Amino acid sequence: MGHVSTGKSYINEEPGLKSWFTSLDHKRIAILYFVAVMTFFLIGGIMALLLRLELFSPNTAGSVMEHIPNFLRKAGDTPADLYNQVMTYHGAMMVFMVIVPGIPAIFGNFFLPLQIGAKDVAFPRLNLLSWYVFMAGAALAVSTFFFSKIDTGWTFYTPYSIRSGTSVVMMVVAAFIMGMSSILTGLNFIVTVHKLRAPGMTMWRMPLFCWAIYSTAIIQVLATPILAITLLLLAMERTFGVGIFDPKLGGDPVLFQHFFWFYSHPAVYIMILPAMGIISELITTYSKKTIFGYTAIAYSSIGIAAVSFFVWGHHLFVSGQSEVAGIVFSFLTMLVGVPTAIKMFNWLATLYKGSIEFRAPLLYALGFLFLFAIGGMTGVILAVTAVDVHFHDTYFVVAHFHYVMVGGTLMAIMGGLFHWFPKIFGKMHSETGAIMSWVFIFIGFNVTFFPQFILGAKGMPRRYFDYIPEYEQLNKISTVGSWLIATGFIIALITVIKGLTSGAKAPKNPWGSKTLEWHAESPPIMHNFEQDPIVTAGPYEYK
Ligand code: HEM
Ligand SMILES: [Cu+2]
Repeated sequence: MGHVSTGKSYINEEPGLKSWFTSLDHKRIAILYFVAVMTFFLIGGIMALLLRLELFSPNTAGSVMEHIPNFLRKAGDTPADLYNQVMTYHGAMMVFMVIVPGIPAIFGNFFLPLQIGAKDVAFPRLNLLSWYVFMAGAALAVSTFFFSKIDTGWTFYTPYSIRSGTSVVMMVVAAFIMGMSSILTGLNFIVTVHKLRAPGMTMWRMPLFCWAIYSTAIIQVLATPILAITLLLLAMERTFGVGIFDPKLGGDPVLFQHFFWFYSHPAVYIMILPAMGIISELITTYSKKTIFGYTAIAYSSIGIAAVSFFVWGHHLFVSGQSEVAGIVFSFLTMLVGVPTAIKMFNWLATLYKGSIEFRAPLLYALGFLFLFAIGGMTGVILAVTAVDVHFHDTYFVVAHFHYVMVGGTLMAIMGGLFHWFPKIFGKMHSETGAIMSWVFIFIGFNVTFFPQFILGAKGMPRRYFDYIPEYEQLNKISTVGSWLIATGFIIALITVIKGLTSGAKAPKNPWGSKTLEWHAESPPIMHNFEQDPIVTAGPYEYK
């Protein structure tokens, strides 16, 4: 505690911007991802606010989309076209450019090597290449905006994606390229875990964050190639008319749904498993207790990764699937609830009788527990085929996945950011600012998305830019909620900037955490540790 560093950290070891874009250091590459992902989150967030603004009132009162300046729209686009485009960009950016890369490429890159006592990841050059590949894909995705945009929804369903007059091929190739980056990062992390652990750091001494990143990496490597093939086939169908998805050419549009969800359902675990890893770290740190059921939580990460490959059919309950297939996929989907519940109960057991410190990271962790529980349980509701017949493609589904993606993953990202801020930047942020951001985001989130469960139960379909007057009141509440969320993120941004510019110098281990990164300087030196760690105990009791 309170050890003074020599001042040469990974941040100021090599001067100049160029040194960042050519750095092979995992911490610097993590920062490159941090800046990129946060920029895309900002754009995706502004689009979300625009969608909610449009949904503030039915179009009898006129459409917000009509106010989008001409230079931002294609000639002849109606408000409905613009809504479809903004919705698609929001969904595709949030999934492929924010949440999928988010925790693995930022916090995984920064802390996996530190937590296992390594100097870096296994393939530093490949790590830097992964960032450039990601940026190339992201640039192509953004550039569709200057061509004919994209309006298919983030799921690119056929046959509409074959017929749509927008830049479908450019966008699916962009997603294909970003998928490549995800595969390379996953590969790097799997080899890092198997080959670079410090002496004595056995697999069963690794922090649970490492287990979560490791399980996620397995899904990244095994599932993402399926998305790659599917998107290439769609590009070929549009370009050459090969007749695989196009019913006019004897193709099967539902086959595309199978292929797409065979990746995209495991992909939702690429998006939530790393978040669960962060939650394990936050709960053990701020309850001052060793995590309850370490082995069970580690196994449940692998268990979730495995079962996640067998449930994709729950997206096709109303796509003409056979009853038997429906029953099987319904059962398997509920099965995922078992390893997930193991985590939830073990986190609660860890908190029980802990010496709880109500710091911002813990509040974000508690927010995760509450919101993810709602997200998870509404997932079980949707897994019941009979119920899904009613709820499919309604706002109940929109609320469900936002409770998981925002209520879960985004809460964990914010908790991880304020937990690791002193270690990453060597500065202390304002706790008040961090807590205020949580208050607005947590309340705003429930005000935005809880009414959507009711709207969905009342039958409001998703992906519509207009609605009947009956839905107006709840939509108004939901839109006001989105302004509260935005306020919370603005407070968080101000807190981060103030911390970076005028925060107090951070000690080595401000929160009394037990994992190895807190044995390194704040911020760490270029190769992480003055002396290579030798581990003689653990997990969470490293000497
Ligand atoms: C932070 C605040 C957010 C707000 C207010 C928000 C709001 C919205 C709205 C209004 C829609 C359109 C619903 C429709 O017309 O069917 C939407 C769709 C969607 N959102 Fe969000 N969103 C937020 C964050 C996120 C995040 C973090 C993700 C991450 C995965 C995400 C993923 C999606 C997806 C995948 C869709 C579906 C798009 C489609 O139908 O093609 N959203 N969101
Ligand atoms: Cu699914």
